[in-house]
Amino acid sequence: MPVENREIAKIFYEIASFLEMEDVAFKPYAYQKAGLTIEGMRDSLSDIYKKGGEQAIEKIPGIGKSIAKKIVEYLKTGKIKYYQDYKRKYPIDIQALTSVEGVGPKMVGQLYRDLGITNLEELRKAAETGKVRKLPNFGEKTERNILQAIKFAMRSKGRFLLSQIFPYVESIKKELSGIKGVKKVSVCGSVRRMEETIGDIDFLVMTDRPKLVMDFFCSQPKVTKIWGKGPTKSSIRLKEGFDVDLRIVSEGSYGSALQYFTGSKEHNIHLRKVAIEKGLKLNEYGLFKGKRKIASKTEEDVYMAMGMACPPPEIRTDRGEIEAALKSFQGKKGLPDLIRLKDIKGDLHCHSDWDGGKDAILEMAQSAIGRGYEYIGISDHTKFLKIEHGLDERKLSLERKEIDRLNLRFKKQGINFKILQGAELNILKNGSVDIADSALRKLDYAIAGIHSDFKMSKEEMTERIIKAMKNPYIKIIAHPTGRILKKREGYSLDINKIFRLAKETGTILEINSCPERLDLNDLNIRKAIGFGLKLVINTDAHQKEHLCNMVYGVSQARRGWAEKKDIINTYSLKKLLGFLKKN
Ligand code: DGT
Ligand code: CA
Ligand code: CA
Repeated sequence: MPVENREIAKIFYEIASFLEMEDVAFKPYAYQKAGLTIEGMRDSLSDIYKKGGEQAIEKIPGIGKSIAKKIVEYLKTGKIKYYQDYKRKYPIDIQALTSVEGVGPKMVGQLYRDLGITNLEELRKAAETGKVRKLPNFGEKTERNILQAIKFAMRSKGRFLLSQIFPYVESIKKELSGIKGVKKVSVCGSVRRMEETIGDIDFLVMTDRPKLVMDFFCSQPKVTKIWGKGPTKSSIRLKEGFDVDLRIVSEGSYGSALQYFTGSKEHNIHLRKVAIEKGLKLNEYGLFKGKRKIASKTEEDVYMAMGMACPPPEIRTDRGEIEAALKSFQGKKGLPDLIRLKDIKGDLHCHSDWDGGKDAILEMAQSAIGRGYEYIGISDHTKFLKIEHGLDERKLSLERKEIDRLNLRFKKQGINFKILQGAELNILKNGSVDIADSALRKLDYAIAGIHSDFKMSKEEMTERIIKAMKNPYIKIIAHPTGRILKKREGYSLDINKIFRLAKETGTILEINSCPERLDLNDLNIRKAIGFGLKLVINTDAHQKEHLCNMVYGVSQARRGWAEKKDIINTYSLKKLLGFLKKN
């Protein structure tokens, strides 16, 4: 997604929050929708504007006249006055405050007006001293929940979701690569390892003209702080709030530097120990035997010279990958053959406009075809979730007809692609689901997930999910632990018990690729595979543009040592249908 689209979308979301704070009707929704639209666009707003002027912006569906004006204002001046005025009127960190689970814009407004709270720290203090519970509509329980949520939010403060960082990495990399004399640019650190959250971005550059690169790097328009600028290392902060480190490395030691700065720190510490045991010395300049450098040009050279295969960056966490890499080098089964994005043949958890998502089933399908998939599973929300226009039994059967009609059309057109009908059921408090078995039977498969009553005891929550897994029509459990990155811990669960039972019932657990979820996480994925479970990587797309989040789920799966055979949506359509039937 183009960077300026993301920035404008972010501003619109904040405006929506300010409007909501003031209890303005309808308008917040318009800004939210505009934000979503812009985020979903492939073309950059400035390109559209350059080609067709303000009129072209107005023509974008979901963008009205007054919002189009604001977009143009931003493109011309880098600012939106309407937004600046709001920021002046309410000097509060609305993004941070609304990031606390259970705190919405309206609450933020009340907290500000009654208690003068403008940031997380102030909210924490007020909750700790019992001031929050005294506000109308709050109460003791809300205060306790806020306090718990806030501690969680603060712990992950300063780190960014991989998806927030990723678009910038791409664009910075492209710009650096375009500078005269630059021969190679690599991203390393946690971004290369595809960690779920990122502290800062690390770049390595190979060039004959270091000064040119450093001057460019430190004078980009988005730079708000220069932490340090030197001939081989510089460090900056960008307007978006995150830091970028850049190091210039000579051709001769590029591989060792890449290895070192990819980390993780734990991996490197263990690796240096291995080097020492072999009578060698390893650092960012190379692998040395006495004073003689024996490897440094490429990463593979460095690992090979230590008698190891090169472990994929995603698993460099010192959880057994070094031992495995030593084994692999000796021709034994060591490193896993990790799943790749291109192995994915379909996406089984997607929403359509039937449940309030953005796109029609056909549009979702066409987008999946464009990605080279063989199938897509439409699994709209069901009725318990009233806000999402959840489907009831009758609507599900109407949807079935529509899907059959589209499939017939594909067949007539000779398109080798199939839409499957799933549904994302709600697991109610007692473990039952909100759709009758007679309707579930007619689906290709059912997914079930928890969307309410998150705070239950470990035993109750575990039993709740287990009861759903025992329903023979429920093939997949969506986002099994319910965690939301930077916002909420997963529900308390006896995960071993769930894995044991999933093995018995043949239930497939989901790796949800939504960047805020990534649920199951890496450790649970690895554990699930150890239990012999099959998993599915889904995007949970609510619009066709979300289908590209598959990359985050696949990376998470790789971090959990998953291979192609562990993931059912690498199966061909025929194999998948057979598998769903058998289970
Ligand atoms: P982050 O930025 O917190 O998301 O995580 P990283 O892994 O990107 O950490 P960062 O940016 O501090 O450093 C990049 C890499 O440099 C790190 O993964 C490994 C290497 N490195 C940095 N400091 C040390 C260190 O003290 N010892 C070792 N062995 N490696 C280090
Ligand atoms: Ca980093
Ligand atoms: Ca760094």
